[in-house]
Amino acid sequence: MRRTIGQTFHNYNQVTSTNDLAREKAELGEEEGLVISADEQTAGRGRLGRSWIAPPGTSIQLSVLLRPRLSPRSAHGITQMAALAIANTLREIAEANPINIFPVVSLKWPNDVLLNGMKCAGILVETRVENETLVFAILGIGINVNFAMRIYPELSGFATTLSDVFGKQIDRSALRNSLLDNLDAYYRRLVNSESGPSDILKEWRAELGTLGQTVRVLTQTGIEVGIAEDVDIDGALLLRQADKMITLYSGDVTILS
Ligand code: BT5
Repeated sequence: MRRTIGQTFHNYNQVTSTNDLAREKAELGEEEGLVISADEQTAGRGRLGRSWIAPPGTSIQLSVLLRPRLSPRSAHGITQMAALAIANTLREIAEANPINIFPVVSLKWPNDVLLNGMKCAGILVETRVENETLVFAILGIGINVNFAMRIYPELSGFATTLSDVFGKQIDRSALRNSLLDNLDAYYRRLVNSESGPSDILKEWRAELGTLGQTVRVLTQTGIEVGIAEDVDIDGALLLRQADKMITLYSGDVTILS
């Protein structure tokens, strides 16, 4: 079967952000599946313009151009299928690089993949929507690979790298190939059937370590505390508070208990 994701692949030494370059190509009409990867980003970003950092030549930073026939409302399915693909990739790495205790791979609402409870990968999906139609989506993925997270004291309390967990350097190109294979398979599942988005949502929900925990969520309008009870059909977090249930569409979660 002809693959979609990664049939065209470009690697750059240095870019501002792989998402910027992929977006430029998308605006020029490039086909879906294009992957832009870089050894170094000078302005890698997360959500809300926050920065994403990694030493040059150490990690995976790539963006995939997608043109799914999904409603803009279902675009969260792209983040979810990517989280599942990354999690599967990390499990494959763990199988190939055995250590004493098999590391725990879990997902964190809304866009993180954790290894032993620490952030190892982040996902940033940026879309172009016109007349309520999704024209394209840029799926950006950062995975921390071969550096010691302690070089970034501001991150080391909650983030980790593959070399920190496995105690050795991990082959980046093998990791990238496995990631692209997993993304291609999960993307196919997302878009190739009517029930794709709801199946992916179900699978993502089942791997969310966040549910059932008491959490603090930093949103754009303030801080909310409650029990992370469930996610709804839009991927939004349902937070139970003393007298009510609130719905959060984005935010940063810290688990309190
Ligand atoms: C994310 O945002 O986690 C999405 C990260 C996406 C990065 C990829 S790399 C390829 C592509 N091109 C780009 O320019 N971006 C994408 P968010 O949930 O908003 O998390 C951002 C926060 O994570 C920052 O404010 C830091 O606190 C923290 N952070 C920064 N670098 C990190 C790293 N390498 N590992 C773990 N956390 C990090």
